[in-house]
Amino acid sequence: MRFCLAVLLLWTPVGGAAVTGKVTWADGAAQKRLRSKIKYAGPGVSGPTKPDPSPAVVWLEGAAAVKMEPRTIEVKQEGMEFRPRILAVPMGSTVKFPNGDDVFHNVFSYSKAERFDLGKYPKGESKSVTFEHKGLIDVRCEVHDHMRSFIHVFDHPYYAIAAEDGGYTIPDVPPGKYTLVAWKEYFDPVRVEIEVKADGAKVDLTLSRLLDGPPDTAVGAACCDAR
Ligand SMILES: [Cu+2]
Repeated sequence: MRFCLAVLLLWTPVGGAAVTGKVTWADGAAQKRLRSKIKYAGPGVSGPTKPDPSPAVVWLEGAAAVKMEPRTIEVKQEGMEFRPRILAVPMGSTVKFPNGDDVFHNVFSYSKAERFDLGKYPKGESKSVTFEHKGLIDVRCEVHDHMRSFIHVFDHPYYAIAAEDGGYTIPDVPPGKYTLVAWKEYFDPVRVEIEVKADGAKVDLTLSRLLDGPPDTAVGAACCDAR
């Protein structure tokens, strides 16, 4: 028995265990609002082929900051939409915004965590933004009101973009008590107090309340408590 315990301890991953679960949401007003904002594929518009291109994002609120390798990622302007629509990156990452459409776009954000205006540029050109502050960036196009993208910037690695069915995994979480947050476009974020043990935690979350207010400030309090 003592031997088994010793082996188990030896095999415990150094970084911790996974927090897994599923985010579910009602197909109500929030989803209707999302659908009204998205151009679906049709004549002249190569819109999203998935019924819901806006996945949920899950993270541990208030986790200690961890120095991470910045990434360089593309958010294309294509088919009159930002693709991908939802992004999560480590702080310090650079996002390129190439224009793949036959029209001018003008990418901008007035979000507290990063304010920028890339100006109008045509097909084939690209500009980029480096995100130096944690928070949620609500990205829009000045020319096309319906275009929207959300970039979550984290100063720790404990976050995940959920799969299409809402399933998520945040790997290597050190044991301890945390606040788990689930976010999805147009929904009020949900927070749950959780305890992660040596074998991880399994937590399901349900989003039901419609967001009432600007998304970046509503989530800003959740993901960026220092600001
Ligand atoms: Cu545009």
